Amino acid sequence: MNRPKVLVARAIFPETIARLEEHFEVESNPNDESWSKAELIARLQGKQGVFTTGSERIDAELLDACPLLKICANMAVGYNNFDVDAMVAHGVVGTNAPDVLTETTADFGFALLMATARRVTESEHFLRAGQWTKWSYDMFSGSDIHGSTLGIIGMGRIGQGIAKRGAHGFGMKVIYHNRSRLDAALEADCKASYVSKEALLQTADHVVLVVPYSAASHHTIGAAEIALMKPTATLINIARGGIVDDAALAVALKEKRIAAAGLDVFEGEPKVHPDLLAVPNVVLTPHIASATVPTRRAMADLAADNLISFLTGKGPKTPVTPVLTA
Ligand code: 8YV
Repeated sequence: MNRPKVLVARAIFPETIARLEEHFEVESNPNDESWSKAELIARLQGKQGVFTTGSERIDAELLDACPLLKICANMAVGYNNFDVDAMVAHGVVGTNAPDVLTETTADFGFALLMATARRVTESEHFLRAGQWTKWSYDMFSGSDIHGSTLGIIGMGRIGQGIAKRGAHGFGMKVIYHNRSRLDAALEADCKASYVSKEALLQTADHVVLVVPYSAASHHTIGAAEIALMKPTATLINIARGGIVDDAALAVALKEKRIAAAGLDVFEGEPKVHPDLLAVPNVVLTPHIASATVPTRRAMADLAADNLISFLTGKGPKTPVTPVLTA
């Protein structure tokens, strides 16, 4: 019997490839070459499944050109690289990798918040540059985490994880804004109060963004929203590039309209707005919020599980499109 053919679009753990090879004919990308869209389409010919990361755009043009494709399994919880409507129209299943990265990503949100508020990277650069010649009373003074007000925009699983860390671990007052309000039990668990976006921006000492990207959430934070924030506030983006207007943020940081920002995601990444690279009061990391070895393995396993389950007739495990069978 002919085994289904799948393409793994990016380099991944050899064990993941080996697992897929137990079920499929696999073409992989061990050297992590950057394939153009035309090359991706060419390699997808004859394939029923593709293992993607957040970097590969799956849209109508690609789907039109790949009529045998039945499933795209994303190794990411976010799936804004999928044109879900086009996938549904083409009868192609999309899956993501939820849950397995929640706590790891919440940890990183907190790490970025603490590094930003306490100016960790800025002071390290100063030290490495040999500029530390004497201690002074106000050297790299930042703002407190404990006892401060944490504002979370986007209260899904990761947002809730950050809320719990803040409320239970650091005695923070937690406020949140979300498309829909959490039920009372979840709010109590997170010790979080629902407020309007405006109230959150005006009140929070630290604003953390964890909303999924969509046309509706594009530039959730721009110049007008930053203008509502306290001049002492910090802004953390671990959601997606495009949630923040990076150019407006760079201006605000330069003019000290807010104290600092911590960014793990960028508009047009891996490019970073040059004005952000030029300001000192921002901590910049290359989209690593889910990057621990066990979590990246679990994400890869879940994407592989989705391909195996679906293409062996058992249905997708974590679909983001309506469920179809292989
Ligand atoms: C991924 C992420 O590492 O899961 C997500 O949505 O942003 C990250 O955890 C990235 O998208 C690569 O797939």
